[in-house]
Amino acid sequence: MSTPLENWVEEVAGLTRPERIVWCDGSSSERERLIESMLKDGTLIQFDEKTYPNCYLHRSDPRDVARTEKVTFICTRRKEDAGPTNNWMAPEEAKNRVRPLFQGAMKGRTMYVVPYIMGPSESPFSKVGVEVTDSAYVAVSMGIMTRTGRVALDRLGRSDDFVPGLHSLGDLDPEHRFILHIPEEKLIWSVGSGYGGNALLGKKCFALRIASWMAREQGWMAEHMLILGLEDPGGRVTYMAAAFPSACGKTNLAMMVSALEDEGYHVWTVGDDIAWLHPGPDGYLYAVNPEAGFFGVAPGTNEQTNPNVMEALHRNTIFTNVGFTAQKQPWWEGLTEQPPQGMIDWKGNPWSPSNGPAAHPNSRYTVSARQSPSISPRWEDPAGVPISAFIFGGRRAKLEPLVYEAYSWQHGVYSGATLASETTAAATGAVGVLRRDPMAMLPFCGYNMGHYFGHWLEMGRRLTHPPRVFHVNWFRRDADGRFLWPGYGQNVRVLKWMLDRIDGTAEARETPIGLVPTPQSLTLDGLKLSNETLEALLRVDSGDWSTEIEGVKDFFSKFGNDLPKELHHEAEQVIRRLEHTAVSGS
Ligand code: GTP
Ligand code: SPV
Ligand code: MN
Repeated sequence: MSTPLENWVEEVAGLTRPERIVWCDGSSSERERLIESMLKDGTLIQFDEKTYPNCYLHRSDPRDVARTEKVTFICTRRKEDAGPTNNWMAPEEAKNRVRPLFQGAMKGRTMYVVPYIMGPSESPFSKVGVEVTDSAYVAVSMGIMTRTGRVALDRLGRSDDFVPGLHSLGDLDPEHRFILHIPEEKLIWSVGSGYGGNALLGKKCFALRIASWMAREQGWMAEHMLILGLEDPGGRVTYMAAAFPSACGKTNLAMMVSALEDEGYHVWTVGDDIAWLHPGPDGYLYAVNPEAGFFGVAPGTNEQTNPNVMEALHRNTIFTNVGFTAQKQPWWEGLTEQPPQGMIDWKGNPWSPSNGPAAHPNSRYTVSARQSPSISPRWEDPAGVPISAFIFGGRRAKLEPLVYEAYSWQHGVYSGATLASETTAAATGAVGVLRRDPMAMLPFCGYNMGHYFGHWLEMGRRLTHPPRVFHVNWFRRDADGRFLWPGYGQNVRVLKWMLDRIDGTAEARETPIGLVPTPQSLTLDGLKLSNETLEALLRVDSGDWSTEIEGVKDFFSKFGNDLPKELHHEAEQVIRRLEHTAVSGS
C-alpha cells in the first residue's frame, strides 16, 4: 500500500504533469548533479574556484527579488481566524483561483520531491515537511537551509504527519503569483516566484506561518527570532532570542564578533532568523533553530561588520542577485569601499555607477550554518537552549532609545506588540516607511494577531521563569542622518547590559516606556562616544512618545475585541507614566 506522502505526490503530479519526478535523497552526489545541470542551463554561474570553491551566482527574474506580501494569503474557513493584518481567502475559493496556475505547470520539466526536517534531526520539537518544486535552485537551496532527504523520510516513515508544500515557478509573472497557506490543512501552495521566503517553503511559510498556528494549538511559540548565546568571562553562557523585522539586523547580531572579546564576552550563534520555543519542565522557555542554514542579506556585509559570515561565505555558498566581478568573485554594496572595475551587475549587465546598485539591495547568500566560526556547540541540542531574554527592535531614526527593559512580562508583550520599523528591501513595496510590525511577525503570523498577543500573554503565565524583555534600536540618527550608534560588534555592549540586568548588577532609570540604562551602567570603554551622543541615544522624549501612543491606539483599534485587554491596560500605564513625567518634570 502506498504511503500518505506517495499519494500526495501522485496527486500533485496529476495536477502539474511533470516529465519526470526526482525524489531528493539529500546526498552530495545529488547536489553535484543538480548544480551541474544548473550550470548548463544558466540558472547558476560559477565563481572563481580558487577563492570561492563550490560557490555560485543565481540571478532571479528582476521582477522576483523579494517576498511579495500582497499576494501572500492565510486561508482559514472563517475570515476572523486570519485576522485584520493578513490577506484572506476561503480555502476552496483560494484553491479554485490558484489551481489553474498549477495545471500542467511542470510539463516538460522535472518535479523534485524534497522531504525535509525543520529542527535538529534528533529533537522531539522538530517537524517534517515535504516540498514539491520544479526549481532545481529551490531544491539545492532547501538542502542548505534544512535537513533534507533520507533523514526526513526516515523520520516520517509511513506517517501522514508532514506539512506538504507545492511550489512551481509558473511563468514568474507577478500577476500570476500566489503564496497560499491553509493552516487547517497544514498545506502550502506557492506559484509564480522562485525567491527566498516565497519559494523555500520550509522557512517563512512552514516554520512561521503554519508553525505559529500549530504552536498556538499545542502550547509553544514559533517566532521570527535569532538565537544567540552570550558567554561571560567566567565561561557561563546566557541565551537570548531577538525579533527584528526583515533586514533589521538579526543575522548580524547572531553572528557578531564581540567588541568585548578581550574582556571575555563572546557571542555564539544558535540561529539567525527563526526560533521554535517550548516551555521546559524547569519553567524556562527552550529554543531550537528549525533551520540549518542562513539566507542572509549581502549588502552591508564585510570584514568589519560581520567577519564570521565573511569566513563562512568563501565556500559552498549560493549567492542570489549580487554583482559578478572581473575576477569572478561576488560583490555587493558595502563589501569594499571602492567598487571593483569591470563588474557585471545583478541583472547581468555591465555595471556603471549610473545604472543603480551592482547588487540588489535584497541580494542574499545561502550558506550552511555549520560553516560559521561562531556556531554554538549547542546549536543542534535536541532539547534546545534556555532563553533568559527576549529582545525586540526595529529601525527607528528617532524616538526609540538604544535599549530599554520592560517592567514585566505583560509590559514586554506590549512592547513587542507595538514594535514599529522603517520598511526595507526584504519585501516589495516602498522602503523607509514606518509600519507597525508586532514581534516582527506582521508578515508571518498564520492567524489572527489579536489572538497571537493573547497566546504570548498565556505563555508568560505558564512559565515560572519567563524571559526578561528588552527593546533595542541600533538605527537612531542624528540631525544629519548619521547613525548615532556604531552597531554590529559594538552591540555586545548592549547585550552585556542586559546580562548585568538579569544578574541584578546594572543600574537603570525608570522612564515612561521602561527601564533605560544610566550612562555609567553601560560598558563603553574603548568606544569614542561623546556625552551628547550617549545622551541622545538614551533620551526618552515625552512629547514624541505621547504622539507615538496615538499611533499605537490607532493600530490596536484594528483588532476590536480580539485585542487582549491587558494590552489596553499597558497602553494606559504608559500614558499615565507620561502624564506623571509631564507633571513632575523628571
Ligand atoms: P532578514 O534575513 O531579512 O530577516 O534580515 P536580518 O534581520 O537578519 O538583517 P541582517 O542582519 O541581514 O541586516 C540587514 C541589514 O542591516 C544589513 O545591510 C546589515 O549590514 C545592516 N545592519 C545589521 N546590523 C546593523 C547594526 O547594528 N547597525 C547598522 N547601522 N546596520 C546594521
Ligand atoms: C525575511 O524577509 O525576513 C527573510 C528573507 O529572512 S525571506 O526568506 O525571503 O523571508
Ligand atoms: Mn527574516
